[in-house]
Amino acid sequence: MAENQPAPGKPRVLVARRVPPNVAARAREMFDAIVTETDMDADTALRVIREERIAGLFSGPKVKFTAAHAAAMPDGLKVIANPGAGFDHMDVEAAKARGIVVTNAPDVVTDCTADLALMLILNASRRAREYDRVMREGWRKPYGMPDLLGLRPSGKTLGIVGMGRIGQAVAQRARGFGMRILYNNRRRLSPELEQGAEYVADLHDLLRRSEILSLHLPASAGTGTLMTRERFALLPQGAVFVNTARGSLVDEDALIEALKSGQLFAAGLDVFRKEPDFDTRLAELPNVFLTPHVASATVDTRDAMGFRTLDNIAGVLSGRGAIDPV
Ligand code: 8YV
Repeated sequence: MAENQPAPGKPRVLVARRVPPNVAARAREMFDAIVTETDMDADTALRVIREERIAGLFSGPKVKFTAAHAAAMPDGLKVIANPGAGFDHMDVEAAKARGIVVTNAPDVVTDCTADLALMLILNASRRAREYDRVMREGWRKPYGMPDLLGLRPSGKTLGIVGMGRIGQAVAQRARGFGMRILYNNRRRLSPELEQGAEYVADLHDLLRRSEILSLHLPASAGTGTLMTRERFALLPQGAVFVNTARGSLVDEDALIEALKSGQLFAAGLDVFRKEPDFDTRLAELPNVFLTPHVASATVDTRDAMGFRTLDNIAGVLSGRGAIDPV
């Protein structure tokens, strides 16, 4: 762990996960910051918070704070700031009950997450994994008209579950590819936000009509497993399934069965029930395109996430209030 010298007048902040150099530099400018060099878990973060009299925490998915951690927080800790959209890794209510403000950083991850969802839709539909393997194995055998055929995304019906910021950004991109958009959401959007997308209030109706399905809803205790065996069976035969939201939304046994049986033509997955030690049976299937939870992993977006997180901490510690309280 690299430690800054305390700067008089600046609040003590712990950056408990590794961050890009620009974010580390800004953290040290804005605060009397301890910037970790290895990603901390919840126990380590709590110990440093207590020992170093930390007022603001820059957290991350490995810092899985439970109610017990929240109970052990010192009164001096005022804010736990998460750098992504999701905060399902921690017990938010328990922290709030201790008077700690919890924040996330939703806007800044929207474009990159939507880009990656499109990347997964295209790569899964167009068999990118198999084409890439053929080339790396030296090709040599010609492919003719009936061979190695994918699915054409244009003209297909894309079902979006969760039409928040990311869902809307996926719809905007998919329109450019000539897809027809359906969406399921807790509430219907205004026509300006719908941009021609059709609201389908019943999830099962949406599933029956979605030739490509992409998940963009937050995972919470209330959501549980959205994609069960029964729900995969509702999709049209040969559908494409994409998940950039959370692995906990999906029954992965049911997903693997659907991929093997041909109920699904292909899947594109960035998130898994267990990360990073995901179910490697998925990697044995040729019709799955896999990425290791990297939707927000661009230079620009990771900097923006870090800066927004620091701004949230500064908002709380200065008394102005958080920009993104959850
Ligand atoms: C990563 C994300 O978790 O925004 C989210 O919810 O899943 C991602 O951005 C990132 O590591 C943020 O902590």
